[in-house]
Amino acid sequence: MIVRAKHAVPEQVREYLGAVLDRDRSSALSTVDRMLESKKDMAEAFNLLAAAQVEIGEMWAKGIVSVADEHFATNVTLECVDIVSERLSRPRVRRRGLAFLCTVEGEYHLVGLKMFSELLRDQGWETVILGSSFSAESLSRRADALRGRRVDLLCISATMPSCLPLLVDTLEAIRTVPAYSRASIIVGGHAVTSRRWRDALSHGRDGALADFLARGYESALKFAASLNR
Ligand code: B12
Repeated sequence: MIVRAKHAVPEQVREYLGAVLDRDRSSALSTVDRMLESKKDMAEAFNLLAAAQVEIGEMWAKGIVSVADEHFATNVTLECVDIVSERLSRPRVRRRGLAFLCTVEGEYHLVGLKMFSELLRDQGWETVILGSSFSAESLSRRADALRGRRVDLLCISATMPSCLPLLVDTLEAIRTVPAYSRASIIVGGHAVTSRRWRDALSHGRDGALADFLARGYESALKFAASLNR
């Protein structure tokens, strides 16, 4: 498919989009191979894949592509995230601690979280992606398997603004679970841009509900790097 967009879309993104929308997985993977010849930075390569996903969202909202096209593209993009991280991750320098990552209850957008997990891993964190739609109760159950070990960093992704009330409940409850009592908490994702979210997460019963709020991953990575020095 020839992809035409009103705004500027980098050529590599356009090529990748054309391939995934033609349902041509191997050509999409070859595009990523070529992308990796010029992009040596993991975050930069992820930005191109993210731009493709956003473009697919626009096309889906306008009825140009179907839900099935979006599912196919997202699956290939998740595969490409693995390829990029395998090819560009640096030898591990240090162990920073254990990071758990999930999306908030009711949230099923997982790609941004997966990218953030790979970037954290490259920074030396041991990362575990728990999955989508996690409440405090399900987070607590997952911590049972740690047998006394504690989580150092909990990252929660939120795209849909409608998830805010459940996120507030989760964060209020999670601080009382011993495995998370010392964890730094980052809430990231598109929903965090709104003033309402920032206000709600900046105040809780005993102070701020989250330690760091991030729309994108750059500032969150700096925050994570500042921990456990
Ligand atoms: C793929 C997709 C889906 C897939 C997700 C599959 C999967 N396994 O992830 C499925 C089919 C499940 C889906 C469902 C829906 N979707 Co959808 N989806 C998308 C799409 C096309 C791409 C998402 C994506 O991969 N983006 C790329 C990633 C990299 O971007 P990102 O998630 O924003 O992450 C970035 C930052 O936010 C940050 N980040 C994200 N998480 C975290 C976490 C931390 C800790 C940090 C530090 C940073 C961080 O990192 C990334 C940096 O680039 C978007 C379009 C778009 N604009 O994103 C629509 C989009 C998000 N979806 C939308 C909608 C409306 C829906 C549905 C309501 C559709 C429906 N009627 O059912 C449901 C809601 C489901 C739910 N409750 O979660 C709208 C949301 C509008 C809004 N804000 O309200 C969008 C914007 C499409 C559109 N243009 O209208 N969707």
